[in-house]
Amino acid sequence: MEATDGAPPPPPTFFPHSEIVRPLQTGFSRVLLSTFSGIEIEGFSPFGFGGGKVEGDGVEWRAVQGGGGKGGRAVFLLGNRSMSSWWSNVEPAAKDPILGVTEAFLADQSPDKVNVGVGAYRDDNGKPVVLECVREAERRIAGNQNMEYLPMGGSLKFIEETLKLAYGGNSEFIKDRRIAAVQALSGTGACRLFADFQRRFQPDSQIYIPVPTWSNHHNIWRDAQVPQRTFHYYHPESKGLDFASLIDDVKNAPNGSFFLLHACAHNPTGVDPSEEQWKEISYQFKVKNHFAFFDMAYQGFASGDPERDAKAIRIFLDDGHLIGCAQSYAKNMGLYGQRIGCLSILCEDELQAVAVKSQLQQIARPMYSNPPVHGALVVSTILGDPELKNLWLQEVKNSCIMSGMADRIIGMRTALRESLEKLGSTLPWEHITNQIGMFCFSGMTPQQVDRLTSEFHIYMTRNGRISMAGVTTGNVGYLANAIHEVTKSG
Ligand code: PLA
Repeated sequence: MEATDGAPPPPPTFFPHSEIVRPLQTGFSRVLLSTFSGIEIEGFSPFGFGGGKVEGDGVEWRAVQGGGGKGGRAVFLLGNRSMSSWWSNVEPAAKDPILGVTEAFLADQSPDKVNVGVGAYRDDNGKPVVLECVREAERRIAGNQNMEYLPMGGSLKFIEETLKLAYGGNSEFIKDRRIAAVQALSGTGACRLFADFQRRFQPDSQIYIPVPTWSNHHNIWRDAQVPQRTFHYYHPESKGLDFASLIDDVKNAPNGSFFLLHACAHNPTGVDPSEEQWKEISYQFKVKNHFAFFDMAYQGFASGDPERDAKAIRIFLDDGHLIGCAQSYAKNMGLYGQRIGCLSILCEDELQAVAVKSQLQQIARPMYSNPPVHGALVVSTILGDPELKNLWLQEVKNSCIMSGMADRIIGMRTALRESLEKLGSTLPWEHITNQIGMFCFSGMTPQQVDRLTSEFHIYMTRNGRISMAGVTTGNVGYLANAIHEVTKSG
C-alpha cells in the first residue's frame, strides 16, 4: 500500500476490533488497536497513512510491513481502560519545521530522494564530512584525557580560543577580562542560556526577532518566557534586505530594546547587510541604546573566512556596544552532534563579568550541571595549535576532502541557477547566486514545496529554503528540473 494515498491505515488484522480513532498530522495516525479483558492498547502509528502490519509481544510492537515507514518502529502503550491515565491530555507535538523534514526524508524509500532540509554540510557525494583537522585533533586526544566533569561554565581553554574568533585575537576586551563567557550546548544552548538570563535579569524586556528567522528562535524565547516582537528584514519582492523598514523598526522600538541579529549568513534568507549597512544599524542602536544579541552559527560560511564573517560584531564593538553573542562549531567545524558552542556577554568591567558569568553558571547548573567535554577538547586542540588552526582555516575555505566547504556551496549556487536557466525557466533566479551562506531562500510557495516532496521526493522546509550544502553535482540537475516543473505554471 502506498504511503501517499491519503487513506487512513486499516487496523491490523489480528486485532479485529481495532479501529482508527482519528488521523492526526501527516505521518501519524492514532490507532486504537483493540480492547480485550479491560485492557486498551493504543498507539501512534509513525508509518503514515500507508498502514502496515504489526506484530509483537503485548508491550512493544514492531511494524514489519508498511508503506512509507517500512521497518519503522511503533511502541504502543498498554493501559487499563478503567484507570485514569496520567498523560491522556497529551497530544503529539507538531512536527519541527526543520528536523521533521529529516524524519520524513529518512522514511521515504525512493532511490531518487534528496534532502535539502536541515543545514548540514555534505560532500559532493552527499556524504557527511569529518574535517581532517578534527580527525587529527581526535588522534591527539585519544587515550590522553580523563573523563572528569568540566566546571559548570565549561573549559576555560576552549572559551579563550572561542572568544578570539568572535572578538578578535588581540581584543582588549579579552585581555581586560570583560567578557562573561560559558561553554554552551552548541548555538541552540547558547541562545537558550541567554534568553533565560535576559528573562531573569531584565524581566520586563522583550526580544525583537527578524522576519523571517531560524524557526527555533521563536521556540527558545517563548520557552524562556520572553515576549517576542518582530522587525522587518527580508523583502520578498526584491529577495534582498528591506533595509529602510529595518531601520524604521529599530528607530521605533522603545529605547533599550533587545534585538536578535544574525552575525552572518542569515538563516533562512542568505541575505546579510553590507558593511555600510551594519555601520548604520550599529549607529542607530547606539542612538536608541538597544542591546544587540548576535547569533553567529555560521562563522566562516558566508565568505569562507571566519575573520571577515565577524565583521558585524567588530563594527558593534568599535562603536562601544556591550553585546551578547552565541557561537556554534556545528557547521564551521562540522561538530554538529558534539553540541559545542559558547555564550558570551561583554560587560562594563571585570567585576561585572565575574558576576554575570556566575549567574550564567547558576542557570546552567539545574539544567545540565556542566557541559560535555569531548567537543571542547577537539576545538581547543585545533585552535590552540597554529598548524591545526591553519588546516582548519584552509578546510573551511579551500581544501576540504572534495573541495572547500564555502567554495563548494558557492559552486552549487551557480550550477543550480544555470541549470534552471538552461531548462528555459523564465523566472528570475539571480538570488540563488546573490544570497550567501548555507541556504537559498528560493521564493517557492509551501504548495510548490509540497509538490517537490510528493512528486519528486525532494525534502525541504515549507518556507522554500533550500540547504545548498545538500546540493551535489549528482543531484543538481534533478533538483533544477523538479523546481522548474513546479514553478513554471506560476
Ligand atoms: N542559530 C541559527 C541561525 C541556526 O541556523 C542554527 C542551526 C542554530 C543557531 C543552532 O545550531 P546548533 O545548536 O546545532 O549549533 N540551524 C540548522 C539546524 C542548521 C537546526 O535547525 O537545528 C538549520 O537547518 O536551520
